[in-house]
Amino acid sequence: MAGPDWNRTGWEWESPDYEPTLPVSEKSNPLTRDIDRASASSIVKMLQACDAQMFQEEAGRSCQRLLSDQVVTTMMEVAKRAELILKDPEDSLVVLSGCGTSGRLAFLLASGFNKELRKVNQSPIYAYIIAGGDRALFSSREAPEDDPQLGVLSLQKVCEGKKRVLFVGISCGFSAPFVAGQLDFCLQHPDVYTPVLIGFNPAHQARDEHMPGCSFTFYSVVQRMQEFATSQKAFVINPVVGPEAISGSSRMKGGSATKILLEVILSAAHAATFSHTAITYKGILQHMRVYETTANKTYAQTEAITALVEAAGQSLRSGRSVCYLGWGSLALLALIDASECHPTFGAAYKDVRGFISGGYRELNNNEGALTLLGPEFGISHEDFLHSFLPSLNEQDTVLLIYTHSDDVSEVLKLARRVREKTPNLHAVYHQSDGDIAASLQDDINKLCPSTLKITWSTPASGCLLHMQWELSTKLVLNAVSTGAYVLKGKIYQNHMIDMQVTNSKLYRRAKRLLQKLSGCPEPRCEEALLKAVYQMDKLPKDITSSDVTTHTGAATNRTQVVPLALVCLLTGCSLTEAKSHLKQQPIIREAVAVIMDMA
Ligand code: F1P
Repeated sequence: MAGPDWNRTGWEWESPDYEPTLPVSEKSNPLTRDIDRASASSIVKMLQACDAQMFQEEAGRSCQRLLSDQVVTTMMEVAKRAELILKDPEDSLVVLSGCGTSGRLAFLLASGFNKELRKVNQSPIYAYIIAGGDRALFSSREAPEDDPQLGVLSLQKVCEGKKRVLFVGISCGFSAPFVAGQLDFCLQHPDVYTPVLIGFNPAHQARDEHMPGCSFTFYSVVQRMQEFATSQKAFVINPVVGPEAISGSSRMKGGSATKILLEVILSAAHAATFSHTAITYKGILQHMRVYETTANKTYAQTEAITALVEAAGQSLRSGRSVCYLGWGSLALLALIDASECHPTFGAAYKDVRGFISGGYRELNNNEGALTLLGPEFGISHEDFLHSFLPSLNEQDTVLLIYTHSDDVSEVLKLARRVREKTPNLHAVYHQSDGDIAASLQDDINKLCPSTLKITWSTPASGCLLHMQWELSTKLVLNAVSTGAYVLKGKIYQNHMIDMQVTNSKLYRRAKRLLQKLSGCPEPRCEEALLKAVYQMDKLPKDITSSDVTTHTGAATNRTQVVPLALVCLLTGCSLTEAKSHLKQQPIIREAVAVIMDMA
């Protein structure tokens, strides 16, 4: 058999020589090397090409992919385990758990499948866990991700009194200690727990770094999971989907692939339990192919997506906001997309905001309304009307996100209110053949300079249609927010520079980035990073001898840590001088480019 052709465009990352020390989830994608200098339409095309990598088939001796035989087979096995629980739910639970985006998707999926159960008069059996609790659903809280004990405690709490638990731990980068702790606990209690691990790196690339007070690493847990998997006491699903468009931004393909895998598995289990449709290899594969079509159909709207990226980019460049006003689970995807902008791009919470019709009532999350935690937790349309609408102007971009099955007259009502303040109003709208609320939609179209409308053919199950809408919306919103921040100049090449350094994974990523961009040795980069974290030009010994957890704790609420460190490294200037440099040139890409030229 001929070996893989590494030189094919976009495939170099599969070569063993391409960024060999990095796992796939952290590598930089050759397709987006110049995304920071691209136009809105090129950005969208690059994102399309990156997303298409999710569905590429295994080539030669490369790693397993989404549609690989081994992946599909393991999905069938996990679906059968879920079916057993659905058929005999007494004292049983399916738990979905993760950190950041992975935890948010755990919430979305657990809520969605519990709703499906309610429709057939069954009690809910899905529970979700997100590191940092419900406030992490809508704000960035990376520190708890480093805590394996916390992971175990939250798992024990959710599973109290249960006799059989199918536990799904999600960590796109095979890296979160919170999830490793939970998997380790499951492996120690096989009488109750069957652990499933989902992530997007080959097993040997799992993170092998000890957390303080912890005897195992993610890597060692994956090894044990693989041993247990030989007797089906554990399952590992780890197709690679290619490096992210923005290096390490696992909210994008990692999140989409998580959603695809779990929806296919759990839908198959539901169909087997409630409609007597056997779980088959062919059925699983067909469902996966539906998502490929969904992505293609979405990106066929390149022009409309480009218009949204341009509008959103313009708003962010003028220091104004992008606001998502959504209905149903599409609104939850909008809330998720908005909440990810802070850790990914160093955004202020007001930059990109999401609002959901019905607020916390619609979400039905574990901890109920979080409104009292602060203004960023006001997520209902009423919150939008009270706190956002009064100051809205034509430089803000507003997106209406809905489907024909939502209350379109409500959409029109809100559109009219927004239109009184700004003409910069756009619609992202899904409909299926034959279900067109034509006159209301015409009225909405008249209020919007651009409408992204996708018409889907009605599949056998309404649930499948909904999942297609959701993935499609996720791809569009990820493109809008990522594209807008690229246009704002927050990305250098394809790296997030103005990132948060609030857990050990992000700390290591920041150090690596500084090394790559400055060419300085690791100890100097770490020193510069710490100076920026602690805002000191000279570091006392008690700081340099502290551990990473102390540093990441100190980095909470700090801004521009990595850009400051980079300016200091490249110019040898003080922190105060670096700050003033960044003040004069707030576009990080330009600031870095100027200094790189000077260096
Ligand atoms: C979890 C995660 C990401 C987030 C950021 C920090 O990653 O919270 O969702 O975007 O990178 O880590 P993982 O455990 O799913 O790899």
